Amino acid sequence: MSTDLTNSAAWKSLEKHFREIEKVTIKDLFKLDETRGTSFVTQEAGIYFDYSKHRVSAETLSLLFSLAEERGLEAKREDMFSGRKINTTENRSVLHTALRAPKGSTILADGHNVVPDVHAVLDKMAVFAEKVRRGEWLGFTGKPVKNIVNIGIGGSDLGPVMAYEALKYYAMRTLTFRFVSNVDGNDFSEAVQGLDPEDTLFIISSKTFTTLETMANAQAARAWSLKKLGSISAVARHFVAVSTNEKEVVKFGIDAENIFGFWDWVGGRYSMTSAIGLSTMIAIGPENYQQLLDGFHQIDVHFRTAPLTRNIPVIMGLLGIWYNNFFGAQTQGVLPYDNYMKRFPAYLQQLTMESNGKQVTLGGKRTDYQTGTIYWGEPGTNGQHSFYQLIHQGTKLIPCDFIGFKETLNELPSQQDYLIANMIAQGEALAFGKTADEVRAGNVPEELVPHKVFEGNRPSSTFFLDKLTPENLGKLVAMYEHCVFVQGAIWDINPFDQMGVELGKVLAQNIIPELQDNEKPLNHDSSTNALIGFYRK
Ligand code: G6Q
Repeated sequence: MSTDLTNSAAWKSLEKHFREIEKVTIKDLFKLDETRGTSFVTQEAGIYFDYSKHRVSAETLSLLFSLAEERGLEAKREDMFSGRKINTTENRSVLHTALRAPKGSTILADGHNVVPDVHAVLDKMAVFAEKVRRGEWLGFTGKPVKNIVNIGIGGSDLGPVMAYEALKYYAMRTLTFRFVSNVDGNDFSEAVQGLDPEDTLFIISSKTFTTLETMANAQAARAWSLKKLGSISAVARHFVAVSTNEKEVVKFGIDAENIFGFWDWVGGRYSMTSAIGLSTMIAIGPENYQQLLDGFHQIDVHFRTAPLTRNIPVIMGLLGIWYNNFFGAQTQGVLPYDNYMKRFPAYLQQLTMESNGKQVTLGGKRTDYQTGTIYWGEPGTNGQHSFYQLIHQGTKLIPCDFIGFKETLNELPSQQDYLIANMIAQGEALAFGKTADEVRAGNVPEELVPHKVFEGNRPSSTFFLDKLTPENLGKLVAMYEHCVFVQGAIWDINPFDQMGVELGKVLAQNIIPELQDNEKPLNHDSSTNALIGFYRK
């Protein structure tokens, strides 16, 4: 039985069109339309988005836009922006866009304008961040804090780590930033190597303040601090919290004054512009942080108002559907040509895969189509010397996103040109390849010719921006956030819950006591029982 999606008129037209265009190559498409390299480009909000090297014609795009219309994308988008409870399984609004809304705007959640609340927290964060940056936040023994350790996991870690790495150029270098996420004690132990509890501040970032990993690391941090500082009252000077659970935070010993709050309408993986960004704000300062928020907001506005045909997240999302559902592509490469962006693919993995890794529709029916694409990647040019081989000559179709910046932050003679030349060349090689005749022209022995042929026809997008600034980072993240939304809307799934994560949080709790008590009877399957037995011995 087909679902509403696969039964829809737009889907059927796309299926028919796919059969017609499947064999048409990117090279053919460029031959047919000499202006393609500039006409399949959108320049909006300071992003040059080239989607010419895709296996799509103008007709494909128009059918994809019809699909979006038929699936009610625009109305669904409005539901999100206006605070309707589109996270139906958790009965919540989805309002991360309110976190970057300008002062004075009105966005209602349950009839309450959340924008003043957002700005109250931002103002409180700014006061605190400035105190730390000016050396005015003193530890228990009177020394200014110099080291900031963020403890959190998943959505309470990946955004802060990624943003810190991406914006390190703008960070205050006299402060040290470290991040702890894994419950593996090695993570915490390494993070505090060489630090002195007297000038170290921990930010415990946990929306729920109950997550096993974060609570275990927070306890380890407390013990580490108190070992040197002695008094329990030191906790209030060396720990602050970002959380929605005031009761548990206070129980931990953190001063209620030093809680930076957020709300249930902010999902973990959409929370990097909430108070979860506190470490980012301390690192880059409130003004740069405001630029970051402005970048997000510009793309929010673009996504909400630009026509579908010029709408970057819409085009990205639809291209993803085209490859995922028609070409059967399983994965999507994300290849930033900027070393500061090294954690960006990891950040996107959570954003995209935790959001759209779902197999039932909003109505609870099993989908009869593929959903969430697997995202992965590494910065260029490093990736070129490892996995690009498979993208060029392997048997799998892997659409790629290249991301580059015109200006470099640290000028070294020629290196920026080398970097960007590589990015452009990779997109060109993937699309157009190298034929057997071209290989032969290089006097290659005949038996090596097949090995040196690049069939090309491998699709990619290129995103070009001026410079890696806080504002541009905000734009890039928001662009992917909304791309995820577009795909979730087409697939009719809920990108905003995470039942799989919840399950993980429960399962280990059952096994912990069984590892700690050798006498406890084991009632799992034979493999699980044996693994527990092996650990016990
Ligand atoms: C994100 C997920 C998940 C979450 C972590 C941390 O969307 O819900 O990654 O962010 O499990 O949760 P806490 O912030 O509650 O500790």
